Amino acid sequence: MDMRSPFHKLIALVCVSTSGLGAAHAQLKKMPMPDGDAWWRVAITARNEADVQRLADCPYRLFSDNLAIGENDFIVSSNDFLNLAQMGLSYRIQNLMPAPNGFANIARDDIDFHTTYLTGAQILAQYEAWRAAYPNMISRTQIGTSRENRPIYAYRIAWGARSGSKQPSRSVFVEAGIHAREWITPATGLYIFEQFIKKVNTDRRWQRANSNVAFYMVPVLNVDGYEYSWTTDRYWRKNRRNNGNGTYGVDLNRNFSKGWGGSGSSSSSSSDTYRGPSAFSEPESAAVRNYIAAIEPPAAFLDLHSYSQLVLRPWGYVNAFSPSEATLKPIGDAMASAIAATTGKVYTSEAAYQLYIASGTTQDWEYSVYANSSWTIEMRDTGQYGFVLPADQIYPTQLEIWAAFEKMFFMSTGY
Ligand code: 0X9
Ligand code: ZN
Repeated sequence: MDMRSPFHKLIALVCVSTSGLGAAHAQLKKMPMPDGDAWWRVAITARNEADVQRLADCPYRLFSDNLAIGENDFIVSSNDFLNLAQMGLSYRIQNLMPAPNGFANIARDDIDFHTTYLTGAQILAQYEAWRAAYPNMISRTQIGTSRENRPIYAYRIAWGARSGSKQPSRSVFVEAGIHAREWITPATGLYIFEQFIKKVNTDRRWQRANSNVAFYMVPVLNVDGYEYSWTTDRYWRKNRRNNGNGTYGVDLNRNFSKGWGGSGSSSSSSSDTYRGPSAFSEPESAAVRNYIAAIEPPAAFLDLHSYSQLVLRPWGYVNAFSPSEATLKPIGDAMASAIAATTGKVYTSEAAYQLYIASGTTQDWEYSVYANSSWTIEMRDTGQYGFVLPADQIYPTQLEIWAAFEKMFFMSTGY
């Protein structure tokens, strides 16, 4: 079944109309076109920047986090092959994928977030259990309401708040679940929060640091998209804005103001990198902007993503290092080393633009406003399972990202 019909056909025509038809006809004859009701992982070749832009504007699912000249990793349905060939693009079929609505995402009661992916409701229940156990130290704020009217929360830990004795003057802020299908990010957010609680309860260094630096976690920013990835489409990335033309979703990581509208984002509402009609058009991105403005200024900010195993520092929207390069590079390198020392996994430390240019990201906006230590981590893996990381990799990923978080926390705050 084509999840996007009937509008998908319309979009497909728009995609085709920009291509040269002569090449398209030749291409039609030679490319394999599987039919039936299946989803395929396909490497599509972009010959030039025009092909890159056409692919960015089409409704195909980019499965890697890279869209560039050369081969690009996509998930397409059998119905998409005709359109691909009509566009004159060559592609290589790699393997059959589970249908995005065919996953057995079974919610259980005996949940353990170290070994199981949790639904949105289960994630909140876990944070609420922590808040109930530490009512003075942990607090919750509703920072916004999603497109589909779900509450978006941030949780705060402040050791000094137990006794009301000490008010922190700075913060460290972690955001999970901005991209719906990146399930390992809320899963790792849970672990970071759990470890943080353990540390401040047992370790004097953490107590001192957390008396001065409040810790904030957004468990799932893209609450609607996350829900949709459980109920309907495991590969969903964006939020669930109704774009009014049969397409849904804005890429929240293209909807922030720094460099908004620039390259590495799309103006096409069907695209997975659709930037939205204006910066902060979405309640989810506006919630982050408003809430960070209201709390202690962040000394460090971390946006969790998957996949590719990268530790990324600004900038992402231009081909340039940030003014803080001399400070940030050693922190990013230390984060990558801490990961390697924990599980042996190799994460590359680099500036975000060195991966690819993307405009309107959370990270660039946050850095541009607060001039601080601002990070994107792309977690496991490097492509074998991609977004659908097997549950037996949750715990080792949590361990390695906690190690990176610790480095970021102390090196950015000086404690
Ligand atoms: O494209 C993104 O938003 C991030 N990758 S993902 O696959 N998780 O969607 C990476 C953003 C990092 N910033 C830049 N590359 N500029
Ligand atoms: Zn992402």
